[in-house]
Amino acid sequence: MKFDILTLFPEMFESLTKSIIGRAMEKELISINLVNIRDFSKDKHKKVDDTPYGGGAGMVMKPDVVYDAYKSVKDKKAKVIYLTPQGKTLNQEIVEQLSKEEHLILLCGHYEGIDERVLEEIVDEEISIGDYVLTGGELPAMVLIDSVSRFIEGVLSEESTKEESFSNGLLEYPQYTRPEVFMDKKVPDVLISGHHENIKKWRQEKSIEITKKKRPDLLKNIKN
Ligand code: 4GS
Repeated sequence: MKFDILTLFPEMFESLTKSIIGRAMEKELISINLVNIRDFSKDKHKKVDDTPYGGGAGMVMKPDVVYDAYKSVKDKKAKVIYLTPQGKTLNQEIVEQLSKEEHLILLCGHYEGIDERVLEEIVDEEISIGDYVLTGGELPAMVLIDSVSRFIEGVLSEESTKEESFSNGLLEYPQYTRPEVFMDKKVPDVLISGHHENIKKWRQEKSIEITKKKRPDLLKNIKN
């Protein structure tokens, strides 16, 4: 899977070179190409934004500069995603769908936003990571890359995507590791029993119990 990121702040993406996503890049299971929108400014001061027509606070990213940045990575097979609170809220179902694409171009806005005309011209899909306002689309783009990359073959062990929260529409069962007793609390006996059938049943029951208690809204759309 190839990600091109159109951003004014490519340095923000350095955190992706760590841990699981960093390893996926090293193994060439995913590639992340950072495109600095500022490099496409034709102006001697490298101007990328301007005041909004009609007045008001803040700055708007210029359509020609954003378009030229897009043209540098443009590909008929790529899906262009604009991260914005106006988009569909990202969830595990959308994440899994996106992981089937071969090339995603992620457009990150900053300041008050991007001139509407270039958005109309290049954006295929708008995605939001939740109903709150951030200073830029960079964190949402990182959330998308992280969540989508987990579905790419070889990035995680297969069990970890099958067993986790939301894969069956439910929350995850609780996990324990050594020591067997911590602050007078003992690990549930069934997990030490070695009885795989019983362990499976216990975990399923816990999943349902926890979902009922913490996220009853999820029980409406269980997949299993
Ligand atoms: C989000 C969000 C966001 C909106 C970007 C104001 C700067 C900001 N993007 N999900 N301008 N929530 N974007 O808050 O995707």
